[in-house]
Amino acid sequence: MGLKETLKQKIEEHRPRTAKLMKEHGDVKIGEVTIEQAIGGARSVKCLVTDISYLDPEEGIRFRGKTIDETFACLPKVPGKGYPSVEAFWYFLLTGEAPTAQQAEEVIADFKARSQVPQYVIDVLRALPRDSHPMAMFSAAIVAMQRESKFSAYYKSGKFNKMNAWEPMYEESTDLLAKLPAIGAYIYRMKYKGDQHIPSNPDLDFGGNFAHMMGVDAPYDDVARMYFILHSDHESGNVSAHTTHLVASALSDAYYSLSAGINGLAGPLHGLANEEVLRWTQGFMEKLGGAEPTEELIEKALWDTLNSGQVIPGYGHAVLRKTDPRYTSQREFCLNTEGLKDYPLFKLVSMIYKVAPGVLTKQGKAKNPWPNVDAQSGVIQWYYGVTEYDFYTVLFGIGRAIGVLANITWDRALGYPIERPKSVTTAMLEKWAADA
Ligand code: NMX
Ligand code: MLT
Repeated sequence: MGLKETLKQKIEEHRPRTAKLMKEHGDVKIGEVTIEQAIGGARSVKCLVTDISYLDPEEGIRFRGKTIDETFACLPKVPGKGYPSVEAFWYFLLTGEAPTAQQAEEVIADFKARSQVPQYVIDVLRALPRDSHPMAMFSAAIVAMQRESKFSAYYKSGKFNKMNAWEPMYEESTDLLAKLPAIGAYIYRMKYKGDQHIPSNPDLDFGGNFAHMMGVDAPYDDVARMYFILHSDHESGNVSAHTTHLVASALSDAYYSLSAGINGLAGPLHGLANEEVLRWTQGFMEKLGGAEPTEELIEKALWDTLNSGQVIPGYGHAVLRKTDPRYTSQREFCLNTEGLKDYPLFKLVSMIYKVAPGVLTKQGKAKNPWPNVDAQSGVIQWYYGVTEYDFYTVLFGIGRAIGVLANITWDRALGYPIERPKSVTTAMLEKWAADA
């Protein structure tokens, strides 16, 4: 069975579970909301449902019930390569089942057939001022393609049926995802490589073709596969996933929804932190003026950052309370890669890892003093020659698209309604506080 048929079967098997919960157990309480949570960014409020990934504060992310290592191990690898294809992972996130090598090949072929970026998207990118942030370019390219939407066309067809709405959403999510490597690479080469572009290679998978169009040699193809899979999903409450889900809940199509999610990812407290980490480390090295970094110098620089009212980028998390396993996974990649393990930037990032948790703990504000994914990801990019760090969040965005597009396909499959939490006034909170 192919991906779409398997997905259809999974959806039909799943629907009665959601229907039963709503019909028979809809009034079962799963939490309470405090004033602190209402004012404080809804932290820990349980009001979203997804089966695609789950984030445990101590253990970190599981994709479809599997840890990062288990995920990499269960998926077929690209022949001759060390990592699975993004296409195999897309199959896994959508269905919860690891595809066979043959099924993964079918998805790779399907992506290829959908990967051509329309010329007008290139025209939109070229019309933007060249100093626009790559995330603004990426978001604009995505929303520019809204006219291609199969979901919106279905909605307007007059035959809209809630039970079938997942199909056009699945179709256009695949259409959109398949084009993202070429869009990302186009932005990169237009901005930083003298506007010299490398045509797509139809023999390659998503990650392989991205590395090829970026103009970066192997093993950057495996780095791209690893990077996109690691950044794909982090359950549903993070800003990019939640925004995509929220916008899609109004029956906005995948183009509007993903573009909105990408705009959220562009914030420095979210995905832009990977750019900020490199800016911080480069600024630190510049101030050293060629001197060797030491733990004492790093500690002083971290305190300077905190004392100037800024956050230490790449550290802390709203849910995690331990080192992010996505950090660890990339750290292990560095430790196991000849050249990278002794690379000065990796050594510096490792030294920061030794010092920063102690500094944050001493300051006593951050609930989690440990590093998140963004503290480590830029080192690997830098080592392979992608040093233009304002591009890094686009890499995150291509990866994040895999998770959020799988999620909005399932949102339509399960008929999730428009999202509309309730707001209250400060006076109401004051009254409830006085009455408590
Ligand atoms: N450096 C300095 N202060 C911090 C840090 C940090 N890395 N992390 C948290 N705090 C502060 C935070 O600003 C808050 O201060 P205040 O009371 O003055 O407002 C206090 O500690 C309590 O915050 P938490 O409850 O620990 O964290 P919260 O859930 O609000 O925010 C982050 C989570 C991730 C936004 C926060 O840890 C942060 O700003 N980290 C640095 C930016 C970063 O690395 N973001 C990337 C997250 C992962 N991603 O890719 O999206
Ligand atoms: C993410 O990957 O989305 C970040 O770690 C932020 C989060 O989960 O809140």
